[in-house]
Amino acid sequence: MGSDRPAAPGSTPRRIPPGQRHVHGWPVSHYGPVPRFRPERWNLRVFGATAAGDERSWTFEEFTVLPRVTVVADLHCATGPTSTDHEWFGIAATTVLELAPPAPDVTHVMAWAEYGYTANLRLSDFTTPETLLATHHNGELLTAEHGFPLRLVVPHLYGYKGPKWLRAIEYMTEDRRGFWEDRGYHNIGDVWTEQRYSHQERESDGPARE
Ligand SMILES: Nc1nc2c(c(=O)[nH]1)N[C@H]1C(S)=C(S)[C@@H](COP(=O)(O)O)O[C@H]1N2
Ligand SMILES: [Mo]
Repeated sequence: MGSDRPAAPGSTPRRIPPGQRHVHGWPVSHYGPVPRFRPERWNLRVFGATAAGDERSWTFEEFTVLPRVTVVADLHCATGPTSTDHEWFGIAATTVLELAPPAPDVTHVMAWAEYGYTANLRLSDFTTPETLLATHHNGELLTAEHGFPLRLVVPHLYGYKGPKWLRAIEYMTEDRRGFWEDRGYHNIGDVWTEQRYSHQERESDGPARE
């Protein structure tokens, strides 16, 4: 704990963040049931304020032939546990932004998962080079409980900012709270400055809670 590990290219700082504790293995943590993957019904949609004005969608086959990246990162749950050394493989968020460009006034995105789970992100957090839409973990397809077929991974933010079972990205011209952000968790969720709870927010950190 607390000892620095070297940062390789394509990886994030290898330290246990303030207030976190290292856990062995990879716990499963989410709200609600694990959805079943139905390939014939599945798509990934980009909608909202796109530059073209219309939405874009990919079937699973179309999406998984896009260029891939590997990112090695730790996963930090805002309630304290950090699991380490995850090797993610998937499509960089920047690739999605290139293929479906946002309108110039887009400031935030909402990541949507099955069953309506959502997480809002500043566009600047979504566009970091380590943010990806992962299909694989440690060389294998994601398991159902860890988000198969697709999960968002944003290594510098707490785990609730990375929906498992990702189904859509909504481009937004103003911020709106997602699932946990509306239930007491910090609107931004930066791990390194310990933005865990909404009571820590400054006014500029996000919209008022409903
Ligand atoms: N769809 C969905 N994604 C989710 C969640 C959830 O409840 N639903 N929980 C988040 C939280 S709080 C964490 S810490 C991580 C946990 O990921 P893991 O189960 O792979 O460890 O998933 C995130 N993604
Ligand atoms: Mo979490």
